[in-house]
Amino acid sequence: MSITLFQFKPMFGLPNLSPFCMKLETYLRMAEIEHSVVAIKNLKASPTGKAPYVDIDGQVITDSGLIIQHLERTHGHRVDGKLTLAQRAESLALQRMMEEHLYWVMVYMRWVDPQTRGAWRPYLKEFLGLPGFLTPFIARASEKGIMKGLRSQGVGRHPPEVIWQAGIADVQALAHWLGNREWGCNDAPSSFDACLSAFVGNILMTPWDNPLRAATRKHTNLVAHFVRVMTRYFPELGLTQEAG
Ligand SMILES: N[C@@H](CCC(=O)N[C@@H](CS)C(=O)NCC(=O)O)C(=O)O
Repeated sequence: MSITLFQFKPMFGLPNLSPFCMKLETYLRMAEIEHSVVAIKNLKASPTGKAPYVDIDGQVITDSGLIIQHLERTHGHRVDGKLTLAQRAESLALQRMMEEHLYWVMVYMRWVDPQTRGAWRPYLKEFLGLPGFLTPFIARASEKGIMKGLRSQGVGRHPPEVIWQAGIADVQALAHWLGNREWGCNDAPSSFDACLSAFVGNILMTPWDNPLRAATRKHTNLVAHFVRVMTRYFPELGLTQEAG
């Protein structure tokens, strides 16, 4: 079986600046599924226009959750097979919270927050490998599209302090739920841990301060969980406890 993962390139010491891509790559390493990675510059070849997507023996599949479901089915439920049905339900609910709610606060954090938006532009050029003169146009077009998405999702209709608070509440709930356990759902890592570390890592590792990042840093159990996942699955990135 040949598996190719298409995703953005690594930056800021993180495997990926997309939490969905990072979650999937972490899962692939957890499941010890052989694969190759191709760094993409745009999403033209993705059937849904989103990353990540994979090519498995010529079959293209998008959506990190659907890809993981497919791989679990075809590889003997290597990662989540050990979870009880109740643990699977909790894992799904919390992943949905991160992906369908916290994610939008992170989109606001990276693309709309005035402090971050300006700082992010030079990185967008690097991220997508754009020629310099195109960057302001692409940045403006991306920002416009993203703001439209944030408004139609709903999070973008609130004032900044309400948006930050919505994300901080999610992170606090995750921290309380994890408590002092090493892994989220069992005594071994599961797709939940891949997802949690991808979201926490993306909040912590972008180099600009904001209320969500400041609040997340205070949850030392989440920081330690992120470092645990990185140390185990991405040792080549050399992350240490100080990163948080
Ligand atoms: N549910 C999808 C979400 C993927 C997603 O939203 N990816 C973002 C990057 S973080 C993307 O490709 N956005 C481009 C766009 O929406 O145009 C998954 O789990 O893979």
